Amino acid sequence: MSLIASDQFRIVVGLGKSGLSVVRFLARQGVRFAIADTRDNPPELATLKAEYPHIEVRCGALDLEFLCRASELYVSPGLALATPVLQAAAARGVKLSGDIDLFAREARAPIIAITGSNAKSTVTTLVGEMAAAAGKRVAVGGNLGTPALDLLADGVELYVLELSSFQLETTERLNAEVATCLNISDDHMDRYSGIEAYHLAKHRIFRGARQVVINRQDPLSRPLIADQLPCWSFGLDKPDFRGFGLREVNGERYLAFQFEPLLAVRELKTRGAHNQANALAALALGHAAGLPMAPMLEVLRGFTGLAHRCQWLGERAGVSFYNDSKATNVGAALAAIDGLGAELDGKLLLIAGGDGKGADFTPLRASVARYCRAVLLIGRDAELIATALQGPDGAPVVPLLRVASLEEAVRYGVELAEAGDALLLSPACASLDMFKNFEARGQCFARAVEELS
Ligand code: UMA
Ligand code: ADP
Repeated sequence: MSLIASDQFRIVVGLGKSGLSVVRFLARQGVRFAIADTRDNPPELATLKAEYPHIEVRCGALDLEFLCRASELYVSPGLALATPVLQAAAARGVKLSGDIDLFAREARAPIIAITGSNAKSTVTTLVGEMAAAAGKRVAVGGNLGTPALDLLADGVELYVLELSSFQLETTERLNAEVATCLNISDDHMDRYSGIEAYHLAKHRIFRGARQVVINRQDPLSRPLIADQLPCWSFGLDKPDFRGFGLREVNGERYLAFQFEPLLAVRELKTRGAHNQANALAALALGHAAGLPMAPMLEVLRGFTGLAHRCQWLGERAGVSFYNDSKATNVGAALAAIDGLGAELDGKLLLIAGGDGKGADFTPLRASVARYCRAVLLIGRDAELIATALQGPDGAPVVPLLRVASLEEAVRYGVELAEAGDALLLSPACASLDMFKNFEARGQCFARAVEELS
């Protein structure tokens, strides 16, 4: 039985992937609704017209009077709730909701819910694969891959959802079986008033949760309101009684649970300390959800990482190439610079820049000074990064080169590199000023690398 009252009129705001999933859901429920989108030609308009030719779609500036005809708006995560016309509708009593809220009202199987500034997709994929390896009928999606409402199906035994702060803003109560906020660092500062507002949005993931998983090394990952919920933890230090962490046994480092070593770190195929943290987070989430250890460890042994996340592309004349195009914020780029930098014999040639989303780039300075031979700057916010990479004397901490394109950055990077170095695309910025998305940016980098030989 659906919990969505069918006697009231609703409006879906935004006709992208998530909007279309809401449309399909409401149509299945027999609810009366229309669609609004500020764009003249929203991405899913053609699909909508083919599937539901009779549903009203209003394109262009959002009209308050039209929005106020609805009892509830399902707002795309791509639209800020602070948008004045949405706030005006809310002030007139219209409820602002979203696809994840609808999902939470309808889901009939436990949910593992994953948010954080970085590592969401990696951990979500790992947990999904772990559940499948344990024989569960699992559905994986959300901000990654399939929109959440398209996952709803009879027979699903477990949902694993990657959730963005944007999706959580419109989620009243998720009621997850296990919820985690893996880490918090600056992101999307063009949409939030500051880190506190972003932090608060992320922490809505804990509403109604039955268990939580926290990162021992990031205090911002702890639920803001202390309650009596069972709490598991992960971190790169020694684990405590309810925790996953690292232990050294006879000079070898192991992923461990409590006092028990589980898997030697060298058995992981992914590189860098951040990937060890991700493996531990996935184990903690899976364990909390009752998954057995053996299949979870098997998944970790076989996992080679996702494309565009510190992905090794190959080597040429002793220089390695890494595509970390998904590093769309400073925290992710730092993880790559510190993680790869510490493991290299040589130095990094870093390609950074793009749409900085209002971020403060100064946290990059120390790691760049330590591990980089030079930085090649691309994109709209190249100058902001250049300024952030100046030392107290006003001089850049390493040589900086402004280049016109990613291809040019690859060519110059290779000229500057010495044997043992690595050319790393880890932009600390979104790609949208130059590319369709981070995948297109990563593919462009991979092509430029391929063309070298
Ligand atoms: N837009 C308008 N007018 C509208 C609606 C949208 O101009 O009326 C613009 C906005 O700039 C917006 C963009 O279009 O940012 C995309 O909005 P959309 O409604 O077309 O997006 P969807 O296709 O539904 O994709 C959304 C998520 N997008 C965002 O949060 C921006 C997708 O996450 C998600 O996979 C999808 O729902 C399914 O759940 C993408 C993303 O970039 C991957 N997420 C951010 C991130 O990971 O950093 C949060
Ligand atoms: P998200 O879905 O949160 O963007 P991804 O798994 O796609 O997360 O990874 C995004 C970026 O963050 C990549 O550049 C990746 O190398 C980096 N990253 C992965 N794990 C971590 C971590 N634990 N801490 C910081 N950065 C990380």
